Amino acid sequence: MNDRQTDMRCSRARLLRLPLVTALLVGVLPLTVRAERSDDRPNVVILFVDQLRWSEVGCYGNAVVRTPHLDKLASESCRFTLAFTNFPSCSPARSTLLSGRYARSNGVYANQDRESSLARPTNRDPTLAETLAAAGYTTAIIGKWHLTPSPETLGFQTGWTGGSGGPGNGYMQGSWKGVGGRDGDHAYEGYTLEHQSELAEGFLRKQRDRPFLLYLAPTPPHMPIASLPDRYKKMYEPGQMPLRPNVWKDGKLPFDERWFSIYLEAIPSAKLPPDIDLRDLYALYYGQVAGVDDWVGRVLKTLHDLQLDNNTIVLFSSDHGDLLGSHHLFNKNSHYDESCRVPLIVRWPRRIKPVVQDRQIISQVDVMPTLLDLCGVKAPATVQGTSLAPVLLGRASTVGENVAYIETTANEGVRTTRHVYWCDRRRFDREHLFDVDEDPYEMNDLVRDPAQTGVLQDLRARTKAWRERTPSVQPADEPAPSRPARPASRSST
Ligand SMILES: [Ca+2]
Repeated sequence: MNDRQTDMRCSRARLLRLPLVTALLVGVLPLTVRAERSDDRPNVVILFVDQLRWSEVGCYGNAVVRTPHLDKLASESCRFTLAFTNFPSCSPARSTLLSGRYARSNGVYANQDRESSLARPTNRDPTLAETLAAAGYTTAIIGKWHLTPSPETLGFQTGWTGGSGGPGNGYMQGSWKGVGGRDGDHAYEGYTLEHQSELAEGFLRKQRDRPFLLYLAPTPPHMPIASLPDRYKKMYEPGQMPLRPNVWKDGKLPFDERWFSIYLEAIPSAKLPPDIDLRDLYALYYGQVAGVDDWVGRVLKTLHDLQLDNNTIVLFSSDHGDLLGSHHLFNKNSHYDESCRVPLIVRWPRRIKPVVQDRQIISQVDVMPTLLDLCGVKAPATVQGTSLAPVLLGRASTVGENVAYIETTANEGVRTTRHVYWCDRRRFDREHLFDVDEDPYEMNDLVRDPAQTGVLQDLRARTKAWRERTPSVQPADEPAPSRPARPASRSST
């Protein structure tokens, strides 16, 4: 028997053991009162969803989408209204979150779908998981990984990756790969978010003696947005969706057969339903968000039932947003707010008072130093972000430069509390400038407005200074994409 046949037999054996494995993971014992552990450092749970822009969450001002669990979480948390990705693409954003370093410096500047990816195969900077593990934390990932080095290589000791596998990359089935050993490999038929919360519960039930980091990373609401249970698929009426004003151009909604197909089902031959328009995509996206919200509710209930919630830092956010037709663009990899602005909510009942934080900008590069600071663990010298712990703990109104530096495959720039600026990352021209206070939908480019010369010069200089102090490991011959919003393949993450 060759290795492949042996692997296949093992896979079948693992699948046959699945009911037992699942029962053990989920736990059949009743919830019990937990003994106090001697190590009083907080636990960390990161809820990191995929492609959720800030504007489609109730507590961020959306009156139509139903997100009661996120809204309740926000009411108990510090909710940042100005939270941004540093690179609106999957692998770069995740690498920034986990390393506290910009993509240009940590080497993950493209999606790592294949070994042949342009991205550097191994991130050698100390990660959040490695740093917490070295400080005695148990570290686990459950969900999407999307980085080339394995979770074990970057400090995760246990967990399961996957959850959106199978034909079409849908969410109604998934294959899961065990981290820290292969015994946990299994397939799951059903809604992946329900299984992910079961896996999280199984992990949380076993945590007794040491603080832990649990990195939960589901793929919804990322496309394919039609892949979800009927209760969510039919939750919203397309005709009643609150379209953002910047989706209109010359009185027309955007329509792109290829993109619509990618949004709906990741099957190249899919035929679009007749008369479909952007409102249908909105309704399905909102349904995905409702599924995410229920998943958040299940995880938070488990923390509550296990009496873990008081000393657990819960951070909810997304790797990036979704243009969803704004500016007649789709997907992300753009500097517009729909692509870069995300929800970010931090709860720690023991130390953080509930507040809406609308003066301090936070971006993914700040998350690692902030969490380490809150845990009392020293951040590695390689970290480029700023700890916002003084803001979260009420000791400062703002810290640091209070801006977000954002790069894409084509451009780079800076987001302040009021302005958005970006330019071509190689030629430093093709500039854009928007005043989000006056123009929240970024429909009036001010780059040629003489009254904005001072602002433009300041943001240009800030971007230049950031570029010069932030070393790049990118090869000089990386090809420049001609259109930033279009992916090279259908596997757009
Ligand atoms: Ca993503």
